[in-house]
Amino acid sequence: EGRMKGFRDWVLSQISSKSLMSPTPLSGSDSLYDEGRSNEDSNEQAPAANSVALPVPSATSNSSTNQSSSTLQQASEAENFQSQLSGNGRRKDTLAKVEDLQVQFFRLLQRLGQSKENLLVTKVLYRMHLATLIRAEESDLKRVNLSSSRARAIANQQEEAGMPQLGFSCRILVLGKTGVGKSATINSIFGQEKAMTNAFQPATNCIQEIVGTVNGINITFIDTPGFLPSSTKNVKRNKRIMLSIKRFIRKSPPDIVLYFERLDLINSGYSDFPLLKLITDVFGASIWFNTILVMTHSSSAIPEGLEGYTVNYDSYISQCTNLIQQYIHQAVLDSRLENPALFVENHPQYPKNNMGEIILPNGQVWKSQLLLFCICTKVLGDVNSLLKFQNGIELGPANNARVPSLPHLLSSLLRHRPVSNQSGIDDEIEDILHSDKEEDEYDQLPSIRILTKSQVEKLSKQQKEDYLDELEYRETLYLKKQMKEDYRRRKEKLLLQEQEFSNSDNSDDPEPVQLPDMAVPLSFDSDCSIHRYRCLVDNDQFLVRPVLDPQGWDHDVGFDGINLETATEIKKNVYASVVGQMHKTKHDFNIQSECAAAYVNPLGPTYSIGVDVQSAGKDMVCTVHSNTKLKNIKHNIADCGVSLTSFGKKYYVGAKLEDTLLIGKRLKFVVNAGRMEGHEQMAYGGSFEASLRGEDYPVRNDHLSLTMTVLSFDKETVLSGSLESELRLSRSLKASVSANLNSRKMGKICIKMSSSEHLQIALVAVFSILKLLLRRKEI
Ligand SMILES: Nc1nc2c(ncn2[C@@H]2O[C@H](COP(=O)(O)OP(=O)(O)OP(=O)(O)O)[C@@H](O)[C@H]2O)c(=O)[nH]1
Ligand SMILES: [Mg+2]
Repeated sequence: EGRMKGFRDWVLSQISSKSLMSPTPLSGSDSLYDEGRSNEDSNEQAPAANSVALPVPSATSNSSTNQSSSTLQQASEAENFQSQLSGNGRRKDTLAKVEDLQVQFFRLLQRLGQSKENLLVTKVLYRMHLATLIRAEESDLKRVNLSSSRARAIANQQEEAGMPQLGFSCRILVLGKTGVGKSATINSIFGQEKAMTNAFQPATNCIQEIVGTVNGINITFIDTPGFLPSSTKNVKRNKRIMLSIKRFIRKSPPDIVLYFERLDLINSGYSDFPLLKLITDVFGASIWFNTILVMTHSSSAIPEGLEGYTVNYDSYISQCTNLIQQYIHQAVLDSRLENPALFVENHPQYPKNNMGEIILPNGQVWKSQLLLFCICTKVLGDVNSLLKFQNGIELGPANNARVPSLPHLLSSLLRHRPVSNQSGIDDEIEDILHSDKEEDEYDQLPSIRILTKSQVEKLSKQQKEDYLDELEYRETLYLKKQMKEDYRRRKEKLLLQEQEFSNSDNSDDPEPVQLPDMAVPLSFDSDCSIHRYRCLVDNDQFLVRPVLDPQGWDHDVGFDGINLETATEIKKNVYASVVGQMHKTKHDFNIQSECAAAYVNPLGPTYSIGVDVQSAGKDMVCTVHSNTKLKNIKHNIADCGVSLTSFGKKYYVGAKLEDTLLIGKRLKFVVNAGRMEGHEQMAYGGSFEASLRGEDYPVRNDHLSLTMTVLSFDKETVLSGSLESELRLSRSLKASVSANLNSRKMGKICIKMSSSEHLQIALVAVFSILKLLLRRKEI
């Protein structure tokens, strides 16, 4: 078992590394093949996007050593299909089928006169082998390893014995503009005039199947009427043709699509993007997975390069292919696609080999090349479906917007504490201040003589300590007194306002509310932009500040975002606040905003409602939440809240209940529970928080709090605990510690120390303990 695992790991790493897989096969998740194939495959769910795809050969045979196709498979996807390896009895059958396919493949190669040394062939064989290995059980390994050589031997035998029937067939759809030579190419392949061609007007008027046998391969071409050059007046007609083709292939989808272009016309103002886009829109991006680009008129004189030099043929044709490939990339919004290109010449005047097949200027015989491409594509497609690999990948622009997870949304709902009172008075703090019996303590203190610096130096160590302690004690009391006075002043102002309101209800200009200013570092630093642009706009109502990129290293760039805050009392007891931030970099645009309104009944409940908008990638996360706060008994606050989050087209609904209990002025307990539902999933959770505040709260913010949280989602329950504290170890040394750990053994400890004794030294030490549980599914 151990050895087996190692091997599989290797295989998987090969798959996720470069140049092993490339996108080609048809039938991804898009519309084209869904209807046709879903029934056949529905008995077993196809695994994550992984495919054995046709390797993309470069335009010429001699430069084909550097064929590397972009990797599409992510490591995670590779992990995904490990879980698909669970044994089942039908595997033996499948292996036998794959072996049959291999025999067929070798026989076809012989007939086409292709050696197994052909790079394309080697790659196809390798991918077949690899795909089989991934699906094989340990007991099958030996067989898989031998199957290729055995299949070759059987193929030789069968061919020598002259076994006529091969039973290999493929369905090929041809697409392209009118007159590019679709029908002519079909005729060239069959070596006879099976389809009508016309040099001067559209020849194929309806979709038709043209059946024939070439080298023992039964080929069914689906010849289609050509599209008109893309222009606005032709769009309707082109779309009509495409829709009828789509209907036609619905019942039996093609194995291969050939998309035709005229090589000699590509550079003269080539602008087929609208047509390629239309094809993508009608058939779905997956049409391109099994598409081979076919360039006709390949022997026609290639245009002269600049200054009359003839351009090299190979570089010219690869240039043309790249151009079309780029248009396809733009059409599917994904540049990972690599379509093989084939060069075709149908005019009989050009040099032929002794079999009567036309030779291109670079020496290639295109007919057998085309057949080989088709065979390879078909064989790999068959292997994919036999082994239940999903053909192709999901195309489209990379969507890096992450879908929010339910547990995450729930825990942010549980943590969400709406600011109930924007008037600047925190009831809790006010209560604490008033509960203080040391009413005028500060005034009752005996006066103290403030010593000068030299006097302090003369004191003994003990005296010095005592003196500083005394100073600190006085400072605390003084701050407390200040705070109380501040609160009293604000309260008075409120009362005054209330009277005004009742006197004249139509007083239109509300008193501006003081806004807190951003904390400014103590020492002046010209690099710190807070000093440079403290406020962009500063009036009574708004605070507008620059947003600085904390990761940015170039100070001269200045700022790249704007932060705006405003808060106001709209009506009596109704407060509104807006906090918003916009941020723009070269690559993305970010917006974050929180709008909230609250109605505060001084005697009863507080109602608040808010809207948070946040951009996540290309999407917006929008949350509407509403809260009701009841102050039923003294020192007990009950709170219930609901939230609705929309993300893309998904909606999540959450609700929570919370109770806050204050015991004395130093102990506080918060219990809450909530649930979040959305997208047919549900998460439950709750938390309990106990916090102990320092003696001098709220003047000094020493505290210690412990939180236990339980989150349950998808049959999994995670328990986590966290500790947070801020302590003054001595007069000048402050430490803040936060730590958390959950039942998945993931945690983090963060310790910050700051000393104000001399220079401000901040010591940040972060110890991260991360233990990722390797949740590898057993093979
Ligand atoms: N020189 C040259 N002529 C070609 C080539 N391929 C096709 N032709 C000519 O181009 C003309 C149009 O070819 P068709 O095969 O009818 O084109 P089509 O794409 O089927 O056109 P529709 O049926 O209208 O969509 C014919 O006269 C062909 O002989 C080629 O590779 N080289
Ligand atoms: Mg035609």
